[in-house]
Parts: sequence; C-alpha cells; structure tokens
Amino acid sequence: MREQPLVVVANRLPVDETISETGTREWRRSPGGLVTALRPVLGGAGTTWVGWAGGTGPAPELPAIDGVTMRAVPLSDLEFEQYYEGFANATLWPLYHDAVEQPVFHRRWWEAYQTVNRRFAAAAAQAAPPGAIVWIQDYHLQLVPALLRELRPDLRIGFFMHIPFPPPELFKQLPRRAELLRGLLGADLVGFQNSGGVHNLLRLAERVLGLRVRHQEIESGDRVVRVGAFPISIDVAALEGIAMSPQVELRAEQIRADLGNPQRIMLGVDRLDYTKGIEHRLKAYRELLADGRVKVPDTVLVQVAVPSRERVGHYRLLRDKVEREVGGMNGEYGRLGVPAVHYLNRSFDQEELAALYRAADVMVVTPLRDGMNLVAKEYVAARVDHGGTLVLSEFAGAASELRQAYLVNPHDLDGMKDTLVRALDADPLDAARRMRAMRRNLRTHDVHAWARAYLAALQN
Ligand code: ADQ
Repeated sequence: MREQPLVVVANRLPVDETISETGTREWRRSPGGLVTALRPVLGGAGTTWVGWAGGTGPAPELPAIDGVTMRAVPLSDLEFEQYYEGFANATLWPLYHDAVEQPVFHRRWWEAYQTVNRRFAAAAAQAAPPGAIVWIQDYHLQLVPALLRELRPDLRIGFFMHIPFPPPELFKQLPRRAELLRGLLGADLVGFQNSGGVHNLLRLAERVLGLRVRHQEIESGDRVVRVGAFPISIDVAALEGIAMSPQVELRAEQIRADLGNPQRIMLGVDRLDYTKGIEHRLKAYRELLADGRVKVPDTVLVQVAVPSRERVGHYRLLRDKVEREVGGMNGEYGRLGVPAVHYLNRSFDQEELAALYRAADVMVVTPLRDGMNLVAKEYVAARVDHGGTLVLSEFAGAASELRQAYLVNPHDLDGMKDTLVRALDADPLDAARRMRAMRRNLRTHDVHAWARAYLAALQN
C-alpha cells in the first residue's frame, strides 16, 4: 500500500456531467479510460486528481468520487480550441503518430499550450501535500513536469506518455522542440509504452539539448532523469468476469443471430481516428469481396467507430470518408437485409463490447501507429473460451506482447488481404493455441502490474 499521498494530473478528470431524473446536475465517474487503469493505485493515502472537467468557463466544484478528491482546471473556449484541438491534437498527435496526417504548427496554439500547462502545474502544486508523488499523464501536459518542479522541488514527479514518442527525424520538426524536451525532463521518471519511446527520448536529449546520456538515464543539470518502458494494460480479471457471465454469452449468441448467423464475423472497434487504419481495413475487405475470396452473407464485417474530436477538421473528413466507403460497399456487395459492413457510430457499455468480442471470429486491429491499443488486449481477455483470432498491426505497441496474433503491415494491402483470409480460415486448434498463449501473457501483465511497476520505479 502506498504511504505518500498521490496526485494524478491528466488533461481530463474521470467524470462526466449528467442531468438526473429530477433535473439536477450530477457528476458521475466516467466509464473506461485512464481511471480504470489507475483504480488499483488510487486507494491508500490521500489521492487527488487534477484535470479538466469538460465544458468551458469557470471550473466547477466537484465532490470526491470513490474517495478521490477532484480538482477541476478551467479552460476557456479559445483555450479549448488552441491548446486541446490545436497544439495537442492537430500538432502533437499527428506528428507523434509518424505524421500519418500532416501536423499543423501555429504560434498562437503554442502560446495557449504554455498558458494551460502553467495552469495545470499551479493546480497540481496547490493540491500536492509536502513530499507527495505527482503522476502527470500524456502529451497534453508535457511542460508540466518542469513547471511543477520549479514551484515544488520537494515533490516526486513522474510522467507517462500514452502515445508513441517519435524519433528525432520527426520530433525535430517541432519549432519548440527544446522547450518541450526540457518540460519532460522536469520529471524524475519519464515512462513510455515501449523501448522505442525510451530510445527516442535519449537520442533527443543528446542531440537537441546536448545532455549526457547513459543507459536509461539523462544527466540534466544536477539531476538524473530516468527513462523506462512500462507497457500499459487492462483489468484482465474484471473483463474476464464480464465476458464469462451468462448474460454476455447469451447476448453474443443473439448478436450472431441478429447478423443472420454468418459463418464468419469480422469485427473492428476503434475511436474514429485516422491513426487507427480504418480506411485501410475497409479497403482490404472491399478488395476481398471484389476478388470473390470473401462473400456476403457467409462473412460480414462489423465496424464500431466511436465519434471522437469531432470539431477537428481531419476528424470530420475521416468520418465522411468512412461513411461514404461503407455506403459504397453495402451498395455494391450487400444483399437485401444483409449489409457487407454493419457500421455503428456510437459508444457501448462494457457488457455489450464483451458480447461483440465473444461473437467475433476475427478481430481486426490495424492502426498505422498506436501507443499500445487496448482493444486488442480486451479482445484477448474476453475470449475466455479460447476462440477467435486476432489480426494485429505491427505498428501497435500491443504487437510486441501479443506475438501469437496474425501480425500485419496495414500499408501492405495484399499482405493484409492474405492475412485476413488466413485468419478467417484458421485451423481451430492452432487458433486456440495462439489465444491461450496470448491470454497467459496478458494475465501476468495486467493493468495492476503496470501501475505497480511504474510507481515502484518512481519511488525508487
Ligand atoms: P486510444 O487511442 O483511445 O488511447 P485504445 O487503447 O484502443 O485507444 O483505447 C480505446 C478504448 O476505448 C478501449 O478501452 C475501448 O474498449 C474503448 N472503446 C472503443 N470503442 C468503443 C465503443 N464503441 N464504446 C465504448 N468504448 C469503446 C490512447 C493511445 C493508445 C493507448 C491508450 C492507453 O492512443 O495507444 O493504448 O491511450 O494508454
């Protein structure tokens, strides 16, 4: 059990505002995401979460949720646009994902990013008791470690990057690269999803800042910053419990029946984001239909795409493109009452997701670049029956752990088509052997192990 108080600093607080039946405003814990990952370490000595509550204008006063004190950081409309949609999601997000979309740089976005990062640092400094551990999350807040250290040198400061961290060749495009690196190096420990991120930060510290680097440490003034890989995971036992329940099993059967009991169901579940390779996946499936290697109604694809960042131009364009493509495929290859692609553009609860996972014969996860990809891990955890096959992009962080998946390069259309067919035609014994091996690995590398490993390293 942790003895020091903990302050988690993340762009978003784990709460959603809802209107109750009597019309009053209420705050509920938001499902999924980071809060699920951190739940096991949130207990113990006092914990505070610093983040934005959603909405613009003054920060609301929030009740504690599950014993965690909530401190809201306000954002104005303009800041939301320039810091969140702008610098975080139109500059850093595409650049860090191999620039699969063109990153946009604007000086006024950078100003807003600095202002908001200063505000988060001040809120964390105020919330943290003496000697507390502060764990800062993700690319939105890269300046906070150094800003916070200036305000509160007594704190133990950790940073974890959930998305990929790019090689110097890409990172060096950023006009404010040195400031961003110095911001990160305010932490005692900088964590990444895998060794690629670690290696890239070490090289950047050397090349851009001229610092001395040895092993996994960077000498920064009179301090040593440690850097490490901590692959994030999911709450395996909780998802297994859900997936095993009779209701979910029944629901999975019902889903298959609703789809017309096809021989094979393929499934994609993604946030609607251009890094997830949804278009590449649809194209491969369309060609398989055109070649006659896959036929409706024997095989169908279910694509679940949760709307995301809908005010950002790239995201609106992507949604339009995906919808046009799905419409085109259904017009060409669907039958009356049996579309080739069942497209669902909304969010589901964990039970429904687990039932979808259990109903799917082939899970298709094909990001062009992804820090980890929890959907792949969720599919494996949900397959308590050892059924199903996973087709997984080499460019997802999860590929280095889920080695028995059918790995694909989503840019290689022919390769992807062949692998999809192999996964559809997999020998059930071989598929079960692969699934068992992945499940064994996942069970010992769940989210509790992740959080414990990171915090132990930070306190060391
Ligand atoms: P994301 O890019 O959001 O996360 P991912 O890891 O796949 O991507 O997580 C998505 C989550 O959303 C999953 O838990 C999934 O179940 C859920 N989800 C997807 N579709 C849903 C739907 N229709 N309804 C409800 N829930 C849905 C970032 C990085 C990733 C990294 C995570 C965690 O981009 O690479 O794995 O952070 O570090």
